[in-house]
Amino acid sequence: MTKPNIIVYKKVEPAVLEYLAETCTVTYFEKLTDVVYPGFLDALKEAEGLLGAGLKVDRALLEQAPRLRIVCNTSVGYDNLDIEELKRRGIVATNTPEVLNETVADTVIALMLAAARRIPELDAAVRKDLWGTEPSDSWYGVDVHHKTLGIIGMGGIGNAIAQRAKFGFGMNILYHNRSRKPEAEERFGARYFELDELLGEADFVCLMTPLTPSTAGLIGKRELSLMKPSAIFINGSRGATVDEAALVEALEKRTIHAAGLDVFVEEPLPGDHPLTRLDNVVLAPHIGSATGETRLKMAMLAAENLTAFVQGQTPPTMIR
Ligand code: 8YV
Repeated sequence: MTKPNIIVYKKVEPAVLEYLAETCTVTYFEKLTDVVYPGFLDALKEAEGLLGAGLKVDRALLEQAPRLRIVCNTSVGYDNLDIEELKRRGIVATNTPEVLNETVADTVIALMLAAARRIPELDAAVRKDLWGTEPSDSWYGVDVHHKTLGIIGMGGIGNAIAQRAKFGFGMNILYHNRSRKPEAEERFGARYFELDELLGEADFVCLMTPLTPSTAGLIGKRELSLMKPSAIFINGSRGATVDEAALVEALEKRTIHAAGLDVFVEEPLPGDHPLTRLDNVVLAPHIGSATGETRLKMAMLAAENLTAFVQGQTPPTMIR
């Protein structure tokens, strides 16, 4: 029996490629910079499966992929996929929930601490030999422990953040979500708040919602104005959930205290972006899930989805 052709368009561990090669013929692009990357469109014409993250799989791309039957994201987010269009064409889509929850939660806590305690700014000062040149109180930060954390989007990652915040830092947890989460209320004493009320109450506002038409631009000028002047805003979801220009303005005018951002409207973030000129923002290059262990689990789960499908089984984490 001939093996189905598939495309892997993201760098993955050799073990993942070996596993896929047992059931598929793999065309591998370690780093796909564009759909017109040499050879990609040719491979797409023959491909029955796609595996990777971030490629915009929309009608235009699908027109070039007449044999495609499955798209496996190596990410939990799937805002890069036009799910309606895929469904219309009977193409299956999968993502990688759960396996990255703990790692992304670690990153979010790191951003909270880094922004509150100004770690990158002060690291730079030490390297510039400025230690001791300014009054020591000019390097004071703000406490994280026992403060109020507002989590917007209480899914698996939100829960892992709440657990760390509650039991590691004694924080008071508020959350906003499409539906109530009784389990989080019980485990972390998390209290459900409407968005506006949460923004007004929280010392740390942590945005973890997926990007959908209803969450695009969720945090704009008005929402930022509801936050406390002492608030620290963390975005671990997608850049487009926030009005970036409004965020820059709030940080510049210090109507909020600081921010820690892992995601941006344009990625990679251009080096001359206004955010890069502010010292009250910590910038990370979309590394929420980026540890070797977790990225391997994510790629493996995507590969298991693909393999199950080509063997006629239901993929374990199919998007429904
Ligand atoms: C990375 C993420 O974007 O899973 C997601 O939705 O945002 C991240 O983990 C993704 O894995 C890219 O490789």
